[in-house]
Amino acid sequence: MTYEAITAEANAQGNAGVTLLTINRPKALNALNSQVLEELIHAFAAYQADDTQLCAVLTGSGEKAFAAGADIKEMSDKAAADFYLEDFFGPWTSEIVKKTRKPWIAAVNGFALGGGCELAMMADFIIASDNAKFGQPEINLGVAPGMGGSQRLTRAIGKSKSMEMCLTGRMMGAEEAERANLIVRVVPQAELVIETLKTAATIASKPPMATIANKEMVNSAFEMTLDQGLIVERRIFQILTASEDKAEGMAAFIEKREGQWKGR
Ligand code: DAK
Repeated sequence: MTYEAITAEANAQGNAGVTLLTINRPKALNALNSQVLEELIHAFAAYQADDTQLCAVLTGSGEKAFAAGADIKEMSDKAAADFYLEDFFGPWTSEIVKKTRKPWIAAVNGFALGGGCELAMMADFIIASDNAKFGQPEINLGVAPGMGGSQRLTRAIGKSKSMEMCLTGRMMGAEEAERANLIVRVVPQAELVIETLKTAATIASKPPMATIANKEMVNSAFEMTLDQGLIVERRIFQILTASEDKAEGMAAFIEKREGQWKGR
């Protein structure tokens, strides 16, 4: 597939195993239209399928926005029946979140509003630039979050703050987002992509099967009770102990050398 609304770069900027995906509609503040979504679904599937790529970073082009939301101009003419019958934006959760078992990071470089904030929250974690602004302003358009905003934001920052943001449409700056645990850290705008690629490269250097397993474990914490989650954790740990990378990792530690991973 040839991309027009996004770009995809494997081994980005010399970082082996790291794919950089960039939403490329800077004039529309990287608003998410059907083309962007279709291309992103394809690019995430290609990343997942490529055994040489072990961590991905998603960002927006330009200095102003990660994504200012779903494309309001595209949505404005749609009737309720269109949203329902097309299952508008519906495939996102299953296509990207569930099928991308390998890790990916959102590098939020400006506005992450509505669907843009929801997209960033689908990532395994978020690193943001100092000018980043997060928000769920759908209320100003007479609607509400539709791609997980009310659920993921509430799980990340708690009921009070999430409720206030959804009811008022207020934007949250990067510093506040860090304090509220929505993001892991704030970096200067000019260093955002380089810093995030560096973090991704660290992840890409780890034993790949253990990486997927760690991601699966942490995500289980949101889906089940503590007892169930602890069982999942123990079982996955036990499976990993049978891996070639476990034997290599422990041998490498004892022999004081770097591990050479096979990903199995
Ligand atoms: N859609 C389309 N175009 C957008 C846009 C958007 N969300 N945001 C910005 N743009 C366009 C502007 O129209 C403008 O285009 P031109 O007029 O130059 O052609 C260009 O980007 C620059 O924007 P501004 O001139 O407005 O720039 P400012 O710096 O003055 O303001 C802003 C920046 C981010 C504060 C402002 O642009 C803004 O408020 N944008 C809208 C933010 C917003 O409301 N986002 C939420 C959208 S609703 C669903 C699931 C999910 C969703 C829907 C359904 N289902 C499952 C059914 C998601 C909904 C949303 O995300």
